[in-house]
Amino acid sequence: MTRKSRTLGEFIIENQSDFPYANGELSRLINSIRLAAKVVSHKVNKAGLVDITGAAGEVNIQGENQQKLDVFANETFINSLVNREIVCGIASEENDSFITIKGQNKDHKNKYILLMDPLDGSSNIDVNASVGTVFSIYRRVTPVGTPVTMEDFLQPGNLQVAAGYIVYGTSTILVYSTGNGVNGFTLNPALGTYYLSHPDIKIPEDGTIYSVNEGHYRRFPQGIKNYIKYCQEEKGNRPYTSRYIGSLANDMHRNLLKGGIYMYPSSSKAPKGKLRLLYECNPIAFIVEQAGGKAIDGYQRILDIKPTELHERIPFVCGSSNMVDKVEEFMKEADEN
Ligand code: AHM
Ligand code: MG
Repeated sequence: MTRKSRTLGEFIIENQSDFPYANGELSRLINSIRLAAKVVSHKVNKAGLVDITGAAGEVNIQGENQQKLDVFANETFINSLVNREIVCGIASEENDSFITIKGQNKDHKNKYILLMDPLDGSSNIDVNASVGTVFSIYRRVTPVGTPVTMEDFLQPGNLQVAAGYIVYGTSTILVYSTGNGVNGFTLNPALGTYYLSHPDIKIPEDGTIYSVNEGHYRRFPQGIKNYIKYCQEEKGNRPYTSRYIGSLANDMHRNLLKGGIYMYPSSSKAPKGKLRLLYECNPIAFIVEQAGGKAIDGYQRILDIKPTELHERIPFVCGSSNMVDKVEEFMKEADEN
């Protein structure tokens, strides 16, 4: 069998032994995510055909409640995990607080928690552009048999046991890591099967793509402004190319494969940036580091930051290691002046 013909299902089974303590639970969890992603992918592809892009809460002509796609994605992932009783808690960018899952026997026996951004870049939906899903998995820190607490969710990213993202683009691709490198699987929609299409992804050390919402340029810290000017300078392999989809998962997927940097810095209007540490930055940072890249908040490693609240925001810079190092240099230099 060639590597290309390996399915995600086969890959999960083959790699289960990486987790001697997991009892197959983590594998079942990844399995549930791949199934939910298939359902969301199907719905995303039909978004222009059926009436599902309206505001949540509206009633359609048949008298049914219309659902916005991000509400649909949120419910699909949550239901898929609740029904299979794999996790003991879920936190989502779409929900105010975390959800406790007792299990059918109300014994709180499961070990993992999941955090997610169910539909990343949701404003892209109405214009038929790509969206994504981002997820992060931890072992609970409170004892099995008791309800999860906030402590289980506020763990630093370096304690993630797995993380990944799905891009619903020209194809649907699921990329994940359990801490042993990064692999990507492309969905064959006709068969409903994911195939290993991107084995052992490594991000190039250097790149020529920078991704940032330059509309906010005037509000960025001086170090970021200087770095953007550096990207645009005519020297060596510069100017770099600017590419910005407006969906972190999609922008990072491109930069992961081609080499590049993604930035959502602080600004005078949003001092903590826009992206959420737990649902977006930590899982993407985990993937990028596993692929050989770096992720910082401008000064320090994202994965070492101890979260203080569920929906915490953080400035975010990640991608090819040499490019991230350069940003750090520019930030330090600007602060010293
Ligand atoms: P969302 O998760 O609410 O869709 O927002 C997160 C997204 C990122 O994926 C994306 O890079 C960024 O917000 C785009 O924001 P902006 O429009 O300010 O550039
Ligand atoms: Mg998002």
